Amino acid sequence: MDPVQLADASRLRTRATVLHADADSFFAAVEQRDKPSLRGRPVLVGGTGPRGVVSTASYEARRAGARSAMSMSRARRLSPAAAVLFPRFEAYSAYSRLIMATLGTLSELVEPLSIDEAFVDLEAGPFADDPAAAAADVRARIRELTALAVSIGIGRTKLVAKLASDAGKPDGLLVVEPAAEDDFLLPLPVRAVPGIGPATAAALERLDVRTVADLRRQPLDILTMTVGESSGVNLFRLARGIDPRPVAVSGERKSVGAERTFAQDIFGTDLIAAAVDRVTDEALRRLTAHGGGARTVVAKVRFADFTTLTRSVTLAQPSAEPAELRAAAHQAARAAGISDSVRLLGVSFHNLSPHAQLTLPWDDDDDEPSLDVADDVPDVPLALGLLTEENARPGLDIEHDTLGRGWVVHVRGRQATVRFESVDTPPARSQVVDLDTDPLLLVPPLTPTLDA
Ligand code: TTP
Ligand code: MG
Repeated sequence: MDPVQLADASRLRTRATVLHADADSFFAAVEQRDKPSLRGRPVLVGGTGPRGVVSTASYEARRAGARSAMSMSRARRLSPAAAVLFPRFEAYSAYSRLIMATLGTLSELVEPLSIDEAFVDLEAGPFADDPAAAAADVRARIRELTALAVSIGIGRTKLVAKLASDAGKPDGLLVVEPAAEDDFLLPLPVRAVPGIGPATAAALERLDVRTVADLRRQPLDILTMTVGESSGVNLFRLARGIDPRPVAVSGERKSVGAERTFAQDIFGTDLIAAAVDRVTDEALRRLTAHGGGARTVVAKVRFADFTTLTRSVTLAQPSAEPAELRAAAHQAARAAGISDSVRLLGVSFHNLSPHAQLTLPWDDDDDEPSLDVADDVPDVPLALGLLTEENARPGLDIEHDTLGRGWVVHVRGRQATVRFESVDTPPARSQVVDLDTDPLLLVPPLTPTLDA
């Protein structure tokens, strides 16, 4: 391909009208919002068992060095004062919906990238002439509705908008005007560029390429020889700020799965279980190809008389563990109450999530596990009901008859340590409750709504 043609290509926009929004320390910020005693304090959210992994750390814990994807035991050692909490996906989803709905008032073209992150095309809305004012306004409205800080970057391309919101964090708003683009891009480390992973960064390091400016000095053929044809062309373009990707309401996959119609109807527990295994194998292959994990597993059963049933099992957190997903598939199939011959079986994974790594694999954990904590992943969904030592996870919502709502700190035997506080109360001290005299109910999170 001709480098000149590449360098000229697709400078589609002339104005900085691509907006990228990303909530700051999202899961931890929601926890601090819902748990007043944790505001301003270090918080770690993630797997709380011996092999747990950090999903996110509040900025207070990041100052001590804690990071996403670090083992929880290491993060605890770095930030010993941190509150360690089990994720509450229901709460995060509700806050996410509110953020996305508020972004939707800027333009009908909103492309969510993850639970707390989206691109917005301001050209498709009424604010293309004053993106900075629109961004300031939407940040203020999100803060008013949710008390969360959302960092925003604005640029001529997705690349610049995303890098600008990263550069502005935390609680930032950065507009990179087209004339200032090179001043912004050239000093950035190549590692900061989305799409340049550790392997590519290491290959570039061998060429002494550390910044975008270094990258821009490399001829196209050197780049394609180093990282391959298509990545090389990509790097060549990114180094010049060329990124023609439009903001698109993406056809993001909502589920992956497999199903099978049998040549002859099957019946009997063993045959059906074996069939569930085979269909699950295929569904798992597709999930692996898609990447990430899933929180909900659905079994679909069509009987000989063509009646069709679906049953689902929702896990406490997204999982990419084949054994856990398989167990859920069997559980969902059993829940369909198969007593008749089966014509078709399907297994599909829903609530897909790129972030499924809440526990470390056994073999690459050099931290000593702390053995006093229960393991994370229940093989059944966390049922709401009476709080016990078995179903307790730090951070879950509880309610007492007269003392009101609060959350679990920990449970030892029949002694529960809890804080009776919620989003609108003053911070509460932790107190010990005897579950035999004062039973506590596990309850779903109080979730914010648009008209709250
Ligand atoms: P991020 O936006 O990457 O991180 P963040 O919002 O916690 O912090 P910041 O944007 O201020 O740097 O991810 C959003 C949420 O996704 C995060 O709060 C928790 C979850 N997550 C994981 O579960 N595992 C991960 O490895 C990452 C990076 C995020
Ligand atoms: Mg974020």
